[in-house]
Parts: sequence; structure tokens; C-alpha cells
Amino acid sequence: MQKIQNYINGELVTPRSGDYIDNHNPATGSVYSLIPDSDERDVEIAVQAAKKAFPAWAAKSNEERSNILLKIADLITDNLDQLAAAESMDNGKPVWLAKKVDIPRAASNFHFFATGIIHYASESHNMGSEYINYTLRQPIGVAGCISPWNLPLYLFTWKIAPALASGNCVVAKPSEVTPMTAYLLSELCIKAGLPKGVLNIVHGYGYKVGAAITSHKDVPLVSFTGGTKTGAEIARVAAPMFKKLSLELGGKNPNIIFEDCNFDDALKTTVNSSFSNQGQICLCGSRIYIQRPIYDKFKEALVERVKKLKVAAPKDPEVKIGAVVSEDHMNKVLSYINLAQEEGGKVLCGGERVVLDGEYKSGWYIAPTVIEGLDHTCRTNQEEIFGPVVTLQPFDAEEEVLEYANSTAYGLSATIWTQDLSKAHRVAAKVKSGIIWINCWLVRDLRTPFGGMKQSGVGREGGWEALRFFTEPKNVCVKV
Ligand code: TXE
Repeated sequence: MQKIQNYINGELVTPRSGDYIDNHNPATGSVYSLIPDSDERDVEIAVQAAKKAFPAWAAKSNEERSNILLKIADLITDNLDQLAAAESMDNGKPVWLAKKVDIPRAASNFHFFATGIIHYASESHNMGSEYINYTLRQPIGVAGCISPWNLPLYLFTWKIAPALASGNCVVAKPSEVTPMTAYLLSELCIKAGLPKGVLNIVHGYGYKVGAAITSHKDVPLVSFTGGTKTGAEIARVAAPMFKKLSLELGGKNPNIIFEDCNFDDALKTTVNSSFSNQGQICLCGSRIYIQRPIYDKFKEALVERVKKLKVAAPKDPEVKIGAVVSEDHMNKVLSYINLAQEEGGKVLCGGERVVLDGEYKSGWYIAPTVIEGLDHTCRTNQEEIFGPVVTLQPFDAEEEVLEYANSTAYGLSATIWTQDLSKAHRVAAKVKSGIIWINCWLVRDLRTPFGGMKQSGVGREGGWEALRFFTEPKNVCVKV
């Protein structure tokens, strides 16, 4: 049984505890590897290594750091197949999806910030002939980066790349549910010649390792992606220590479909935005609001397409819906399907666990599920399910659907389908979400500010936003 290791001070090492945690393959439900059950002792060693490495790493030129990060990007690309297979085995997502999205995006994350840092300038402010100000944007020190299980390497590198590019050192913790590609990344970092201590990856439980990173006095900033509840716990610990925080949290995103939409585009994309990655993307549109004149037509067309989505093993080239990430998560999603029916919802398709045959019979599969007949205030439409489950609700007026869309505690993303662009811009301005797509979904330009409002998070990732998060602005005023 493979035992993966922590990556601390440039070496692959065992956890101080000597203990390991079972790592499951969601496709079969079986344990296929072991991960370090690390604790605050491992985090302490990692933070000290990062502190020691920081001065030299920060003193490197942007170009020197860029060259090393570009090598890591190339190594990720060179190892696409191995990384995609590992991601799929860890998460349950289709192999083809990991190959098409997760791993290429991890390489892009490194490439984007390795090139961005070369162009990262700051500003000066001239006060006439007597004084001039210049702003330094300096690396801060040891950054804590903590990431979730739904897009493991994609989100792990989305934090690490800008942190390293801007001259910080990092102590990172991937989700204990999907640690494998972070471990494989360690090996690539060693191959790329990343100096020891610059990046440290400590595997283990959130309440032990994550909490130790968040509360460590020598970790002045934390970038977190995960559930809202965990984000609140991290903020509770970090705020009194005056740490800089970036929180990318949950979502319950509205998908607003007006009667004047391009019907076929809206239908095709809605299948994707509802069920891609088994609905385990915080940007998925799980609340679908359809203007009444086209409600029945859209509902029937959507259900017909959803019923054809193949639920299968992640390795199956035809698979559309793979396994959800864990037994706990499968049971959580199934419990929400039961709740929806208790609240008066009608299951139009799906609604149950799927049992495959052969070696996959104990895997964690849920049929893509469409539910109607609920109103916007019920728990099913207020709480994040984070699985292959969507609800449909008709609406009449624009004001009505805006009330529905803005009715939850979340504000991450939204999609709007209409061919009347003045309406699209008007509605986009009024939806309380950080990311809006009009007549498209999940189109991503890494330069754009990424993140949510309300309980979907604090701060933004992406582009200069990320480099500003990972640097400290200092204004220097000089008498000329
Ligand atoms: O989160 P958890 P999950 C959200 C998504 C869903 C959740 C899925 O909507 O709600 O994340 O990820 C560590 N101190 N987003 O269930 O449990 C834990 O070990 C420090 C939003 O994994 O919060 C893991 O590594 N760390 C996002 C990480 O936190 C702790 C995109 C996340 O775990 C900890 C993706 C603690 N006390 C998912 N407890 C977006 N908005 O972009 C746990 N952890």
C-alpha cells in the first residue's frame, strides 16, 4: 500500500506521529493509499524551513523565480497523463475531465503567475517639484495555503503559484480527501530545482494540520478555499492575530433563464453548469430559474438530456457522471434529496444512489437529479448541496427572479441567459454575486478578480488581485 509523504525543507519525509490515514478511491470505495497523519510538530518544522528559506527566495529577481515556476509548469504538462489518472483516482471525477480541465489548469496557474510577476509593477505619486512617493509591493513571509477536494491540484496551485511568484515561501495543506496530486507535485518541485524550504506540503486533517497552520504566529497570511463553516473557523482564529486572509467559500448559484434566451445554448450549457464534476464545483448553477412561458419546454428538454448522462466508472471514456468524492459526501447529498422531497419537491429524474457492477459496485455514485415544485425559501434552495442535484423554479417578472437569486446567504457566481443585452447588463448589475456569466458558463480569464461576496468569501484571487494579496504595499515619500 503506497504511503505518500510530506514535502518539508526540500525532502519527502514521514510524519512525526508515524501514523497514517486511509485514502480512498471513490470509484470503488476501497482504500488504495495512505497519507501522513501529520500534526503541529510537522507544521512547526515546515514553518521553520519556510522562514529559513524566505530571505534568499524573496531576494531573487522576479525573473529568477519566474524561471523556476515555468519549469514546474512544464513538468506538470509533461506528466499530464499520470497526474490526471491520480486526480481521477483520488476524487472520482472522469479521467477525461482531469486531463481536459484540472491538470492543464494547474500548469496554467504556474505559467500565468510566473509570467505575470515579470510585469508586476507598482506606482509612484509625484507631488510637484518637492516630494515624490513610490510604492513598494514586498513579499510578506510564510504564506499558509489550504485547499479543498473538489478541484484538488487546480485550486492548490491557484494559491501556491502567486504566493511563490511574489517571493513568499509557503506551508500548504491539500485536502486529506484528495492528497495525491499535491504529493506528485512535490516530486516535480524537487525535479524543477525549487530551493528547499520554499514550498512545504504537510498532509493531514484540517482540525490538526490546517488549524496549526492558521494559528501559527509565524504565518502572517492565510489563503483558504473550502466550505463556509470552515472559513468562519479560520477567520475566528486568524482575525485576532491580525493575519491577512483570503477566503474562497461555498456557493448556491442561480442560473437565470429568460424566455428570450438562445434556447439550445442555454440548454446545452445548463447540463454542464449543473452536473460537471458531479456538481462539485462551487461555481455550479444549482438553482435554475426559468421564465414561465418556456418553463415546461425547458424542463422537458433538460430532463430528457439529463437522463442520458452516463453514470459510470471514472476511467470509462463515455462517462459523464463519475463518483462523488467520499461516502460521507454521498450520504450528505442523498440526505438533501430526501429533504427536498420532505419539503414538497418532486424528483423529475435521478434521486438515488447508482450501484455499478463488478469492481465498482461499492463506489459512491449518484444519479444526476432534477427537482421541481420547491420555493426559493426552503432549505433545499438555501443550503449548499455540492453534488449532482439541481432545482427548477418558474418566474414571471425580472424583479421576482432577482429576489429569488439574491435570497441566499451566498454570493459567489450566477449565469444569465437572454438575448436582450441591456436586460442582461441590468440584471448582472443587480445580482449579488462576485462572478457573473452572461450566455456562457465557466469561461475563465485568469486576470479577472475571482471570488464571492456575503458568505461566499472575503477577498479576490486571480491576476493582480492575487499578487496584491501576497504582497505588502509600502509607500515611501522622498523630499527631492
Ligand atoms: O471544505 P472543507 P471541503 C467550497 C465548496 C464546498 C467545500 C468543499 O462550495 O462547500 O468548499 O470542500 C481544511 N482549520 N469551495 O468540504 O471541509 C480541510 O482539511 C484549517 C468553494 O473540503 O472546508 C481541507 O483541506 N483548515 C471554492 C480544506 O480545509 C481546515 C471552490 C477545505 O475543507 C479546518 C471550491 C480548520 N479548522 C470549494 N478544517 C470557491 N469559492 O472557489 C478543515 N480544514
